Amino acid sequence: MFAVPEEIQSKLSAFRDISVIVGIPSYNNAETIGHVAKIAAKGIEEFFDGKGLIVNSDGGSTDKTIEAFMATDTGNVPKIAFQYIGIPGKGSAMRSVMEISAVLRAPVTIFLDSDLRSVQPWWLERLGKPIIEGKTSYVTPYYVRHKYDGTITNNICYPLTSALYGLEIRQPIGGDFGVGLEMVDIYMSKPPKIWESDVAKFGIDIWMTTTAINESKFRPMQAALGAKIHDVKDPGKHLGPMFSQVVGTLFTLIEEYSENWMKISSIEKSEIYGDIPEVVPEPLEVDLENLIAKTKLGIRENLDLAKKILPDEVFGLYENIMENGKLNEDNWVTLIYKLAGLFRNEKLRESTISILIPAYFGRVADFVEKTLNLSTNEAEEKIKDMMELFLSRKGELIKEW
Ligand SMILES: Nc1nc2c(ncn2[C@@H]2O[C@H](COP(=O)(O)OP(=O)(O)OP(=O)(O)O)[C@@H](O)[C@H]2O)c(=O)[nH]1
Ligand SMILES: [Mg+2]
Repeated sequence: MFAVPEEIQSKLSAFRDISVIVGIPSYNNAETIGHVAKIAAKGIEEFFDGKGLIVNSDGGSTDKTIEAFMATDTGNVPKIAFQYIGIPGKGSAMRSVMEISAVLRAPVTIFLDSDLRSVQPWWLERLGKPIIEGKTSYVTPYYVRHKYDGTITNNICYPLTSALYGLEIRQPIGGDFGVGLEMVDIYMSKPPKIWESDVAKFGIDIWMTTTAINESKFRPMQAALGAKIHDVKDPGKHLGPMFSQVVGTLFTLIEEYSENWMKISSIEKSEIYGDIPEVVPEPLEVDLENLIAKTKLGIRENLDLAKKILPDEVFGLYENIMENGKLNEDNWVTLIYKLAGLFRNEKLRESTISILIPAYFGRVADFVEKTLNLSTNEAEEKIKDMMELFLSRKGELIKEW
C-alpha cells in the first residue's frame, strides 16, 4: 500500500468478511461529514446486513474533520479515519480507500462526498446492488441537479465523454460512485506515476469513469439518486483549478484510448438503475456579470498565447469572445476539438488548458443567459443537443490524430 499510513495498515486484519466499504474523502468538512457517516451506517445496516466498513480519508483538514467523523455514532458499523499519504487531492484520498478495498477483497466500494446533504441510506442500495448482482462493476450517480450546477460536467465531461466513447453517462464526474472489485484491481494495477498527476486531485473522477468505460468487461451503469445537495460553488469564482485538473485528465485519456473512440459513431444510453425520484433541485445563483467580466479579462490575458498556438481561423473566434464575454455551442466544439489535438504535444499542455479556462467561463455565461427563463428540463435539452453536436462533428477530432 502506498497511500495508507502504516498504523492503519496493521489494523486492517481485524476486519473480515466485509461486503462493502464506504469511502469518504474529506478536506475541511467537519460540519457535514457526520451526517454522511451516519447515513452510510444506516445504508450498510439496511442493505448489506451490517457487513461494512466506513473509511474517512482526509487531506489534512484544519477544522477537526477526522474528529467529527470519529465522534459520529455509527452503531455497530466499524469506521476508521486517517490522513492519506500522497500529493494533496481528492484522488489520493480515493486511492487510499481502494487500496484498503483491494486488501480486504471487499466486493463493493461506495464513495460518498463529505459535503453531501441529500444523501440517503437507499443510495447505497442503488450504487451497490447492480455490482452485487453481477451486472456491472462501475456505477455512476444519476442526480437531479439545478441547471446551473455542474457546469464542467454539462459543458464538457458529459457531452464529450458520451460522444467519444459511445456511452451516455450523465454524471461521469459525480463523485458518488459504486465500484466493484474488478475495477478496484484495474485501478490499483496502473503505473504508480498516475498518482503524481492530476488523477491524484480532481482528475480522479473522469479517470475512473473513462477507465471503466474502456477497460471493464461490463458496461458502467447509473444509479438514480434524486437531488445532489452539497456545498455549491459559483463557476466564475471557484472552478478554475478544478477545471484544469479535470479537463487535463480528460484530454490525456483521449490520447490513451484513441483506438477505441475513433471507431465509435453512435451513442447508447447507459442503463439507469432505480426509479428517478421527482425532486426539485435547490436553486443556484450564478453571477452572470462577474462571469462575463471574468471571461473578457481571461481571454485578454491569454491572447498572446492563443495567437502563438492556434491556427488563424480558430484564433479569430477566440479573439471574438473578448467582445461579448460569451461563447456559443458551435464555437465551443471547434475550440475543444482543436485544443484536444494540440494537447497531444506535451510542450503545449499547459497553454491549451490556460487558453481554455476563460473560454469555459464564456461558454457558461452563454448557457446561463440562454436558459435564464427555461425550466431545468428545457435547459437539459440544450445540454443534450451539445452531446449530439460533439458526436456529429467528431470527424474534426479524428483529423487531429
Ligand atoms: N482528502 C481530500 N479530499 C478532498 C480534497 N479536495 C476535495 N476533497 C473531497 O472531495 C469531495 C468533493 O469535493 P468538492 O469540493 O465538494 O467538489 P465537487 O462537489 O465534486 O464539485 P462541485 O460540483 O463543482 O462543487 C468532498 O468530499 C471533498 O471533501 C483534498 O484535497 N483532499
Ligand atoms: Mg461537493
